[in-house]
Amino acid sequence: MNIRTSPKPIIYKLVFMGDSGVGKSSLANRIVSDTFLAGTEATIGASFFSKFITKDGQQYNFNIWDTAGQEKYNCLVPLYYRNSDAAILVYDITNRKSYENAKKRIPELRDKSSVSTVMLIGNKADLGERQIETDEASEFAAEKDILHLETSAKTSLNIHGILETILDELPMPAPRSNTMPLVPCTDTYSSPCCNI
Ligand SMILES: Nc1nc2c(ncn2[C@@H]2O[C@H](COP(=O)(O)OP(=O)(O)OP(=O)(O)O)[C@@H](O)[C@H]2O)c(=O)[nH]1
Ligand SMILES: [Mg+2]
Repeated sequence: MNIRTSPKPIIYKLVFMGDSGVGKSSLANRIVSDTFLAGTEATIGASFFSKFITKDGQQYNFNIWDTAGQEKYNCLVPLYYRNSDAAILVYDITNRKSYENAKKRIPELRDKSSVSTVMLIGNKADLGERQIETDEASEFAAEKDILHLETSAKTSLNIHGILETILDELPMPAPRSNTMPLVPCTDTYSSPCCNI
């Protein structure tokens, strides 16, 4: 394999946050494997997903942590967002409380994490009984300088392209050297790595 034409994937860590039942796991499943299961179980602790995407010949690997929204798991959530690159804050467009709670997470992310890109997602856009108008959330997002989308994990509305949109906003990581340190391999040098 020619290493020059197969650059290593750039890894980004993405965290899903939001109240229980807003559809975080359903969104993650839709993004990663394009599936939707009605009546999913509430997440316990957190679930992990991995998704590769390629842009301009470079591969990116999103390591996705889908946190549990139930209150009893609140204390675990900072463990997942602390060193994340991006966060998706999910609310249910038919549930104002979930929208208010998602908004409350923004200062916390800014103060206590390495997250540089935040996307606010209003999920369940396939349902009629909306409590949050699109304009209200998009104006709030513009004010806070974060991304905003309305989605449906059920119908796939606006699912395609979520990771690409986030990727466009993420800063390139500092280049890391792929080369091994050069160690003189002399008779007097006794490191076992020289005996290959
Ligand atoms: N109509 C509709 N239902 C959805 C949508 N997304 C998820 N659901 C349903 O909403 C319920 C909760 O979805 P989950 O994905 O488990 O929610 P969650 O945010 O992961 O919940 P926790 O794991 O408890 O934090 C399930 O019954 C899903 O089938 C959607 O876009 N539209
Ligand atoms: Mg879940």
